Amino acid sequence: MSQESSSLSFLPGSSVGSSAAALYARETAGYQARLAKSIELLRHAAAAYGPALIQSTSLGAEDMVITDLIARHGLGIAVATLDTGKLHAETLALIPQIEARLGLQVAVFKPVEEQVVHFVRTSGERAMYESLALRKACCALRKLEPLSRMLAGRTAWITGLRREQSLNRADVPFSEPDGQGRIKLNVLAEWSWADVWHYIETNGVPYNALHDQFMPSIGCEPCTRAIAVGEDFRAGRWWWENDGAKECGLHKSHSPAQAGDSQAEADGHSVSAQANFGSAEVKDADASGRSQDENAKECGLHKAHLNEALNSGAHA
Ligand code: ADX
Ligand code: SF4
Repeated sequence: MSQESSSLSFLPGSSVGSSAAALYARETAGYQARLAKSIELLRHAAAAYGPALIQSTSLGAEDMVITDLIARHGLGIAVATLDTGKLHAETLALIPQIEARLGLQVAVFKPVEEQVVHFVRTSGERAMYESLALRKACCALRKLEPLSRMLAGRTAWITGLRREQSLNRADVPFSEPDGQGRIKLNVLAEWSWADVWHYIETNGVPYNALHDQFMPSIGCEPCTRAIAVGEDFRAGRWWWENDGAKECGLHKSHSPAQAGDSQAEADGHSVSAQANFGSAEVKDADASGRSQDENAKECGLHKAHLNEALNSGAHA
């Protein structure tokens, strides 16, 4: 995995409050080649899969880059998002912006209301904090079920997964089977965080305002928070999980009982979490409640990488 863009560990203290673009955008060696490759992959995919191809966008920075590429190069690829009902207003605000500024319609897939009502009634609004099983159950009904509808009739989908995002994703290929009979195309697999912001800055791409508030990885509102300088890229996602991992997480995370009691077991594979933003020189990360066991930092949309990590013995 590239260490090139350990962006937050480069931050001078005075940068706090600057825009994400000002903080992270840098043109680094090979950027133009990475950009050209992504465009070529998108063109090839559009030609190969036609209307059976869709971009699944979280509306995060990477996905905004991809949507911009689709629009800018007239690729005619459908764009869709999963509105879990728990997204930040800042995230949802991007949908009309994509439509107005990029000229693309975003198809929105929501969970089945009865399922949400039933889950909240039986498990509570704060169920995701109570156990990994309940958190995964919430993800299943708010993300995975709508995803299955989003992908119905599609043979390939595009994601913004990047190798640099976490060690679980360190081997993300450009193209892979998704385990459900489709091809998943990770067209920015090689990009760094600096690349993403360089593209956004130089092309005037609209982006989630929360990125300016130290949220590099944005999911649902209850499950996302700002990270401290020096923390991992995904440290603000499901930050309360596996707190015990602070002490012996690498062992604990292999425990099926700990990894999840429901459908989530496939996500329970540990890899070392010394990732991009984990610079030893940074002093101001909040030590309490910041335990980051990488294995749990997934919602199930991309299980294949976790399985690969396990199979290849990538866990430490
Ligand atoms: S995840 O754990 O939530 O899946 P992340 O936020 O890093 O991880 O997103 C990775 C990719 O999953 C995104 O680039 C996007 O392709 C897809 N994705 C994540 N959340 C959504 C969403 N709400 N709607 C559509 N796609 C999503
Ligand atoms: Fe539920 Fe949190 Fe998963 Fe969103 S990320 S679906 S709120 S558990």
